[in-house]
Amino acid sequence: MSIITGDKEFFPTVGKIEYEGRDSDNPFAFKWYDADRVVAGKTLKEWLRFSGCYWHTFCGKGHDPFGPGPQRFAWDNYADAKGRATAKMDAAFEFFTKMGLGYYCFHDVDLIDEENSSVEEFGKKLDFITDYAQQKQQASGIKLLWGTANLFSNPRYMNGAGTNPHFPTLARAAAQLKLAIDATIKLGGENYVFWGGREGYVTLLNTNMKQELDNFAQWLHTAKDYARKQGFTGNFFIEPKPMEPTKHQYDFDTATVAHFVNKYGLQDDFKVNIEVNHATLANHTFQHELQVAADNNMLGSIDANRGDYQNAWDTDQFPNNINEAVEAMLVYLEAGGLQGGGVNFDAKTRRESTDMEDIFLGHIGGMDTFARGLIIADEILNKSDYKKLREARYATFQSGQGKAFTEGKLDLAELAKIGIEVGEPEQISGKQELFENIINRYI
Ligand code: XLS
Ligand code: NI
Ligand code: NI
Repeated sequence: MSIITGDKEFFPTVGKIEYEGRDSDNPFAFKWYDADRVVAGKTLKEWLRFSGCYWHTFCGKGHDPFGPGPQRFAWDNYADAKGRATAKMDAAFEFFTKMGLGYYCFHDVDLIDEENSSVEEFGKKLDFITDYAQQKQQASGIKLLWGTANLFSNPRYMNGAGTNPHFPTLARAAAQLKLAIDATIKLGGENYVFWGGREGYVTLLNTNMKQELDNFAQWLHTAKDYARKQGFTGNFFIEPKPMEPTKHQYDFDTATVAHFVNKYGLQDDFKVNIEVNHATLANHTFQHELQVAADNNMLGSIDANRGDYQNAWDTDQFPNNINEAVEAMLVYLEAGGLQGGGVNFDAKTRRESTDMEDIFLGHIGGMDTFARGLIIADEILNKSDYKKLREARYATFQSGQGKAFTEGKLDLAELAKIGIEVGEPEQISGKQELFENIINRYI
């Protein structure tokens, strides 16, 4: 497999990133991610299915509300959209290959600049760049984890896409959605994602929430029916996020999405793509969201990143919190991993990180954090009392009257009678400190 996928090398100072182990001083080597290491019956590569994202890594230049981004990309030095798009794709596949990422993800508009194109013009541009992507995928073996449509940046979608109160705007969004689904299918995309950045509301005063949610369900059904007719057999993922950009987003968290898909008959086709920083914005932990998804048979995919404890927006930093990773991987392993998805780095280097090699360092850290978390979680599950201690808390439901209760065999009068007989129940410690110390012992 050749490293330089186009005729120009975009990252000449960085070679293929190899596993060198924890004692290596080389910042451009994995300390924990040994792709072929077998843990709990599968290689780390198979468990984690790492993916690079197009938007932060090759499109975002570090802009913030106070000014444009300081990052400069060589692939932007082409006058025309097609030149920029192919150079960007050469850079992207060089990066994915050097990093050892088996997958990538994109929004339609990440692949090629939209530049006020009509639907027909944008469709032609997508045809052009997806032809090129087919060649790049073929040559590198890198696959498309998921595609999606950006239906939130263009000002026309200011009031939403599938939840827009104005039908012509919804239909315009559908034209773009169809192109993105076609592109995903053409490239053998394994999944398709819906993140509803503007699918929500800012004030209830102007909003008919019931109509918007009914429409949103219809929107998803229509998209799913179309994709299935085209032969798409992958999963659809909804990516929960509670807020930002809208004040109140409909896909608030996994529990909200689980209720929504069940209410509207979408549960057989839709799972969730859980993003770490979206979980924390919803005042949940990442592991909480994973557990809710697993318990609802919806644990589809992960957008890996992390937030910042001191603020309340989506900072999308690279993962480096090992405690969080271990707790998350405990849930991940017990759930048997993801259903169809992978671990996609929806993360960006900091605005001030302006060296081209910084994106390698961010991904190395993120991949090492997940790999290390998974290895440690597997040890905890196999060597420690963690599972036994947790089970023991529920032991009284395993037999006798407790079991009869769980099976619905006691009415309230019978239950109350037992409650009177037991008198004041014995105090049972939650033992949180013991559990936390077990985690620390294995890190
Ligand atoms: C934004 C989302 C977005 C989705 C894809 O907060 O994370 O990047 O992953 O539209
Ligand atoms: Ni995301
Ligand atoms: Ni996000």
